[in-house]
Amino acid sequence: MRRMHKHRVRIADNLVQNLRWSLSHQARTLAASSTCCTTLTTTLTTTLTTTLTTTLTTTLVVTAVSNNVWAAPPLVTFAVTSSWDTGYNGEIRIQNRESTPIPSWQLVFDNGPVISTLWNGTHTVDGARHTVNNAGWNAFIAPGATVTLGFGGVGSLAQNISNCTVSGVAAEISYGASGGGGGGKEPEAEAKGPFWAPEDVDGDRVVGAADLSVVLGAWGSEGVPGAAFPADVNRDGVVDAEDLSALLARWGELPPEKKIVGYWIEWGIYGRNYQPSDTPFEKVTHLNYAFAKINPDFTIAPFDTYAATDKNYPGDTWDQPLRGCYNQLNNVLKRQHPHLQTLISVGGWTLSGLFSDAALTDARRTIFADSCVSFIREYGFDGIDIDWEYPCGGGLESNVVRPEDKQNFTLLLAKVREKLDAASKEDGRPENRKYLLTVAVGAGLDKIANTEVQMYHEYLDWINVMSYDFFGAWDLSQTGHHAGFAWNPAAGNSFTQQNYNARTALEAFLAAGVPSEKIVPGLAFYGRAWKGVGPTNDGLFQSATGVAPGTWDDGSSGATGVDDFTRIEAFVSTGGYVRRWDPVAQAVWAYHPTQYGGHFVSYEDTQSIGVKADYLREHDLGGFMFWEITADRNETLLNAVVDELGGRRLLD
Ligand SMILES: [Ca+2]
Ligand SMILES: [Ca+2]
Repeated sequence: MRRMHKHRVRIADNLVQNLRWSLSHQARTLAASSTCCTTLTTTLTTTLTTTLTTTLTTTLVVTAVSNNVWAAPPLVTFAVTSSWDTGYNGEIRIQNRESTPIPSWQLVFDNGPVISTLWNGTHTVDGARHTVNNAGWNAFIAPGATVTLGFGGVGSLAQNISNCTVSGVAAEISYGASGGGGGGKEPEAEAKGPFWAPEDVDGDRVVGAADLSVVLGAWGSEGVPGAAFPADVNRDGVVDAEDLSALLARWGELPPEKKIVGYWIEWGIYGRNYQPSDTPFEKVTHLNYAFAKINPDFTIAPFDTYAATDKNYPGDTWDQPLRGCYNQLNNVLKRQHPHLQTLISVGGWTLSGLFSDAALTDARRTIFADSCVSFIREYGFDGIDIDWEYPCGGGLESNVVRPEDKQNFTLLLAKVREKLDAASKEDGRPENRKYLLTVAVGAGLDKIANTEVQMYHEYLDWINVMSYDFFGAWDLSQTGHHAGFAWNPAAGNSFTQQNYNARTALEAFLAAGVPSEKIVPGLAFYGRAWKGVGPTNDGLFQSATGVAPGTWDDGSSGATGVDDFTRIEAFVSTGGYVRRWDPVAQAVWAYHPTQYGGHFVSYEDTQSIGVKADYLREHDLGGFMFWEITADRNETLLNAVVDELGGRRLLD
């Protein structure tokens, strides 16, 4: 506490100095700009000084001195969100009912839930006493805001919680309704990602005098609540003491920025009913919209025009030029989430057939690259993600394939980069918002060898490494880890067994000289399953009789064996399945001895993400990509990613 108090006093000193500097700077700038501005300058300076002195003094005194005086005690709500025979998923909501922010929090209470896992914070238990500390990215609770923690509970939630405190202040306890109550999404203020610090107004990863100056300069101005208006830090439509107070609470350097790149699937709006507004924007930095197609004339175009540009969403009018998901994501929702950037992904597994043709000559590459520029300008994307699956083969049988794809892939990327850079300049995009160019590439060593990694990375902002689909039910001879981290020799010694894993792939990119921050490993938010798998070793490395049914199978897909993580999470917790961990491959699987004659499911969970996150930190990689956003409806995996990339472990 004493340390915190000292810290705050130091902030106050700095603030006053910064404020003086800022005011004199603004006054000088205004005075210099024009003689007509003299009156304005005087008025402004007077207004600013008066308003600020009063507000600042009040804010500072309240924040610095009365750090532990609460207008209303914090409210801590314990709720069951879903339950089954032996356990349940629960939520703990901490609401700040005071008029000043809580800069960081520690929740302590006695009795209550038996917690098996807890996310969005770190949990320890000593006898009956639970202690939960904030994650790095949710430390700050603005006045009136709520932080929500999720946990897995054993048995049922006992309503006998006592001695509950938040940062040492006695809290009021309440119990939420059981099962499905509430619903709806968390308000923005609840989950600030590690990457999105609205207090860093100018985006330089430091909350400091420059940001303060912007806030002060815009003091009292009003805008649309929620809109992109940097000085309005808490986005309530007015620049005032609350923004200043939020800024002061985050004063200093922010953790290094890591990317969280999510694939957003266009076809998700149908059976999955995943609409643009369902996206957890505050937990991703980039969305890759899957997919655009390549026309026979080598230009790119929307694939499903109904979904992309025609579908009506609430608020749309009949005569607006652009509707559909493009408009929702790139215009409506991105405006409310200014940190977010969107890329159009071109190709993918099903639409890569014409890449080889489009990349074949300089004339064709120019047509392709020019159309990329027109496309993102027309539809409001921030960049292009090339998903050529794959140069020199290995994709669909019907794809055109040439040996010179290897060199042409590099040349295609060089051309697109050249055109995007020129467009960034023409469109006046700031340095940190230049049009982006990325790729999604195969992680098998054979696929990597079919490209010129050591050359093509120069043209890219980063490389999404598809470190999944290593093994699947296309091979019934043996089950395996579809997103494993390392080779387990028990699987066998073949080239594929030894090399189809995340670590081998990432090492190959590092060895090729790719700067580490350009390497973005992919996470699988889905599993791959076999059926008819015998019980030896709970099905690991055993033979199978077929492909198990998957979450979204239909008449045309047949059995795919592909399950959303959300479904796996549900069946693993309902009994009958065992969850197993392979300590050598560092991969998770689930097995049921009688379901589908022996159901073996290879997947990704928070533990396997933790292993990959350790590697990411060790090698300072650029962040995580994941496929795909509709498959983790409870955001269990996404929360793990956010915590790994922005939480306390990054700061260790
Ligand atoms: Ca800044
Ligand atoms: Ca505000």
